[in-house]
Amino acid sequence: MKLYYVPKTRAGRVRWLLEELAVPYELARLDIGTREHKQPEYLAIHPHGAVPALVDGETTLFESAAICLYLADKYAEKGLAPAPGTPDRGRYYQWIVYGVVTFEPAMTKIVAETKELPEAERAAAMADRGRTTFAEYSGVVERAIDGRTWLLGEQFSAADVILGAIVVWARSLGLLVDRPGLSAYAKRLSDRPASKRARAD
Ligand SMILES: N[C@@H](CCC(=O)N[C@@H](CS)C(=O)NCC(=O)O)C(=O)O
Repeated sequence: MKLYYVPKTRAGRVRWLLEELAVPYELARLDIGTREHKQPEYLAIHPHGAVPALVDGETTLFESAAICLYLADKYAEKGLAPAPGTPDRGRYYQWIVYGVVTFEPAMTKIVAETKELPEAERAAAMADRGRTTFAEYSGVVERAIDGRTWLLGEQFSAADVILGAIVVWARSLGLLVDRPGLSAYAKRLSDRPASKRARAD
């Protein structure tokens, strides 16, 4: 398996999951500086020239959450995906989809309006609205983790990698100062050996 990768991007969550699964993989590092990710060779793998993408034999996949879901099922014996049709599987889908569809966009809105957009295009009102929404959503995740080690209880799962990677990112941006429970969860996630290995270089 080959993971197309750039450090400190959404490719990191797939690398982290591969480390949790302890399966062999190859990292194909792309050089954003030379726009390697926008060259025809890579656009044939990812239609937007974004990372991550995974090539597994004849299968080529993009979208970090989809890749993680695929890998967790492919290596089901590693125990990172609850069995299909069970209540835990339902909660697993819920937190993964909540992570990428609801929680992450609320956060990227703040990032866009405070850092990424050219200054002339930033709108303080949009950033404030983003902060209000993020405060509500981060409260939802904090309550979900209250009294639990991981999202599904004692069983760590790929949902902790996908939503967890977003929580860790939020913490690194200083967005969790009023969320001690979620900050503690982010720390537990970052302290996992597989998470450390995925960030090693
Ligand atoms: N929803 C996609 C987002 C992918 C994405 O936007 N990746 C960023 C890095 S975090 C990227 O490659 N940006 C460079 C570009 O799009 O040109 C996923 O989760 O895989």
